Amino acid sequence: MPFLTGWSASAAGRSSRPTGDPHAGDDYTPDTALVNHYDATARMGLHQDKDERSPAPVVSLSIGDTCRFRFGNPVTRSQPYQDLDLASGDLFVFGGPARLAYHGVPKVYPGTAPAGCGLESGRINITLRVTGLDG
Ligand SMILES: O=C(O)CCC(=O)C(=O)O
Repeated sequence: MPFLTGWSASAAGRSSRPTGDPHAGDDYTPDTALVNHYDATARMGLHQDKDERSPAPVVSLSIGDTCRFRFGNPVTRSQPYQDLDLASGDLFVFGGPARLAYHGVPKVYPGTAPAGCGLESGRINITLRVTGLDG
């Protein structure tokens, strides 16, 4: 799957480097990309990404409208969680103790997609994952 062997895998690997370790993430090899499209009213409820057998980080790329992103804890859907805005071009990485944190998208801000991002409206999110599965 060329998409996952070119810039996306390389960028995902670089983004998963913890501060101070220039080689962390060098061998990050996502084998799956999940693409979600959000229109102006779309939401995604709090959930954990538990289908993968690998503990490797999930790398999430946002394109288009900004969204409110809720990032919680690995134990419960309720607090504590943090709300932050993800804008077009943002990469969000969750790995290590946060790999199974509940997360979701409670809101999209229509009309915030920057010119030239390739989307006139709505939001696309691409999450890169290492499934740990054969074939
Ligand atoms: O759209 C997002 O930023 C989150 C996507 C997500 O949670 C998922 O694909 O599991």
